[in-house]
Amino acid sequence: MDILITDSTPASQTVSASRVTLNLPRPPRAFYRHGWQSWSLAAWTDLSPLPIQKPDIFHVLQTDAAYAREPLPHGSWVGAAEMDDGRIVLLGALGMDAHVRLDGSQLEGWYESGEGEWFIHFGVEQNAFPAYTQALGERFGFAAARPAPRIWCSWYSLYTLIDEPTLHKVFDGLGDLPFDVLQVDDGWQVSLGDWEANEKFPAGMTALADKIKSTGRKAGLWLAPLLAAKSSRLFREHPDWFLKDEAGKFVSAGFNWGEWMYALDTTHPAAQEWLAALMKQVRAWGFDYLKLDFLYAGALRGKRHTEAPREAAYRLGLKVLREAMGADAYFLACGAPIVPSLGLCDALRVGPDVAGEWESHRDAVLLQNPATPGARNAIRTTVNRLWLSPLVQTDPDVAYFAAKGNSLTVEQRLLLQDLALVCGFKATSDLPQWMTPAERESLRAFLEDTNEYRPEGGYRYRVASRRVDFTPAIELPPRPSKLESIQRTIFAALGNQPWALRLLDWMGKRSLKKTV
Ligand code: 9PG
Repeated sequence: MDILITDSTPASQTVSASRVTLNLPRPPRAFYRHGWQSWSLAAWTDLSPLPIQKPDIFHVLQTDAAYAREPLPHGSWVGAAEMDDGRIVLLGALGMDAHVRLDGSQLEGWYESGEGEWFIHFGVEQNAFPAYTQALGERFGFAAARPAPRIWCSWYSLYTLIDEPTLHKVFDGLGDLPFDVLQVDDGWQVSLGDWEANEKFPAGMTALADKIKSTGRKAGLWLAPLLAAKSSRLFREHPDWFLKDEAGKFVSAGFNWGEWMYALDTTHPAAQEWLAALMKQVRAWGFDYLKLDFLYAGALRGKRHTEAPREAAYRLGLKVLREAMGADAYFLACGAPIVPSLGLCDALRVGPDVAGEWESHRDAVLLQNPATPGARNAIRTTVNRLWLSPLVQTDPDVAYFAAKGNSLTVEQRLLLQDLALVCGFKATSDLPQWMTPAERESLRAFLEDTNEYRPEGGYRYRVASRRVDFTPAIELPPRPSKLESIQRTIFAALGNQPWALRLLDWMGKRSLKKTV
């Protein structure tokens, strides 16, 4: 379907088509690209092609790998073009498995299979996104009105170095700080796929949840249910539950934790039963807050037990998870394709991980990778996804309060705290033993904050008498210079080597052991 955009185009319209082309009066000056899953870049960029994000081994894990090399400005489900008078043309799918890209002065949208609805808006940005959001909400549902829980999460201080005594010390040390949930992150399980307590948790998972509940909070747990490690028992015992490609090879869900991961086929009845039983088990242990991570694995390309478009297959898996955990569990989806998760989770991570550093020169400039952990990457993508907040509670990842254990400046820590307040989703991983009394009080004030934030245009917000400006995080890193391009080639090649990734991981753990 071809539509001509002129001054007499209605502000909003909805059409059904497998493919639409919006013919703009002239080439726009900027394009809003919306990355596929939580960690993928969302940003306004100029029209020159972005350098291919490196290393390639991370494409599956951080982007929609099928489009990681697309030279034209591209986004998942939605894209927008900014004209030189400041007005924008937004083209957004109201269904799943859809893409938008800009080719000169044509804004094109297509469904990977079949046809679906498209929402088109021509006007100012402040109206375009809310109008799209409303239309999406009517199809997928809106966010709950109740406030999001306030969370302490083990990841950004302890990483996988968690064990019973260390966590007990933290839970006791948090005292009367007003947290609603204490969430145990990655590191408790036997293996990716084998979701049982490992040897660091000899008392077992029920005892761990009981310990948390004894402090007056709900217990939270991290799992990555839609993938499994090659060495896991799950994969060895049930290879038939995993996604394969046309040639019959297992589809890789990425390289992480020093190994190759495979993706569960969410249309396989036995795999669905296993997923449901897992959720019931975790609830029976006593965990009411579930952070389900690396969910993109359920939406990769491949041959499934029951043929379905990949995001529809993912949503089927998510429904199984949701039904089994129960409506009373709080479900945070992470590493998750955005639109197919709407209406089934309570909260959605809407940016890459923060980290105890603002930006890594290696990752940002040399590898041109805006999806790697870092405060700047997290803020950039999250702020560009705030339009999602009527649909789902938006998790910007944790904020830092202690000066110890990170290299962020006071201003950078404040920016992350303000982002959490704007999102209405508050979490931290700071260890009580790292905080000075003043830092602990600033954390308390943050957790108790009830101020309303008002958008003031651009990336600026106002709260009470204060102005918050996220602009310093927004710009993308400069392109590599000639010399840096040589370094880029070397790092990109090294970054594709499993042994080099294992070495980096080992070095990271060693230096962490010295801080904790
Ligand atoms: C646990 C972590 C934390 C974190 C999640 C997720 O691009 N990457 O290689 C990449 C790896 C891990 C990751 C994000 C990106 O972190 O977002 O909060 O739960 O898993 O392993």
